[in-house]
Amino acid sequence: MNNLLALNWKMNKTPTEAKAWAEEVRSGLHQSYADVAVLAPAINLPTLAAELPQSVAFGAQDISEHESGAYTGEISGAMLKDVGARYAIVGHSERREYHGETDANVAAKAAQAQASGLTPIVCVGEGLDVREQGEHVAHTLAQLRGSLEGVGADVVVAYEPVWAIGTGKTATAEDAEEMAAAIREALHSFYADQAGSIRILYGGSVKPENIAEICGKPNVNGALVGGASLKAADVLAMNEAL
Ligand code: G2H
Repeated sequence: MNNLLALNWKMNKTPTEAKAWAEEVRSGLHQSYADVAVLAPAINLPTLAAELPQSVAFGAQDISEHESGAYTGEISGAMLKDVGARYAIVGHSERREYHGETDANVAAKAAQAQASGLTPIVCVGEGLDVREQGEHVAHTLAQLRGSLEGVGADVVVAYEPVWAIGTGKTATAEDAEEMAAAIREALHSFYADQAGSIRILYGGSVKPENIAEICGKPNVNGALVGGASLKAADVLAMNEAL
């Protein structure tokens, strides 16, 4: 299966900056070696819809768990779908930590994304204390189970060890594969035959220099990239490396 290069801008870029980035990607992207998707602040999505090349998908970094109604500040799946979004990240560790999102919230958001015709990118991963206790696999699989409750197989799973996010510390390719293999096995128990075609991404300080080794592992099918997604040149280099 083709790698997915999922670019999580986090809370970066104005629409003007998004337009400049998209123009640079459009002029530099001669061939897509991976499927590329930009996960941008919602205000940038109409700009991306207009400016990105057809081959590059886009989506949101969050989605409401509700369909519509009195939820001030929220953005629904139907709104995202209407501007052409294909994906929505759900349960990123920053949403879990700073906004108190639980596995149940994450599962509801993922189900709402699917009901709107979007593919959720469901994030899971352990903190440093859990890793040091050697509980990282059990912890992450428990989070996965809770976050996929009632969620169909049209899903992407992103494993992001929290201790490797934006810190410059990268899990080794072997660490990534150990967890991806455990996630794959769990997906088989949730989705039977469909599990083989679910993409498992690794996220945490991925950059042009390490993406090929990490995504070369058998159960890793792409990367969720934060910091290194902000410069178009780095994105073009990561695409080339895959
Ligand atoms: C993990 C990752 C992208 P970074 O959050 O979601 O960010 O690549 O900056 O570690």
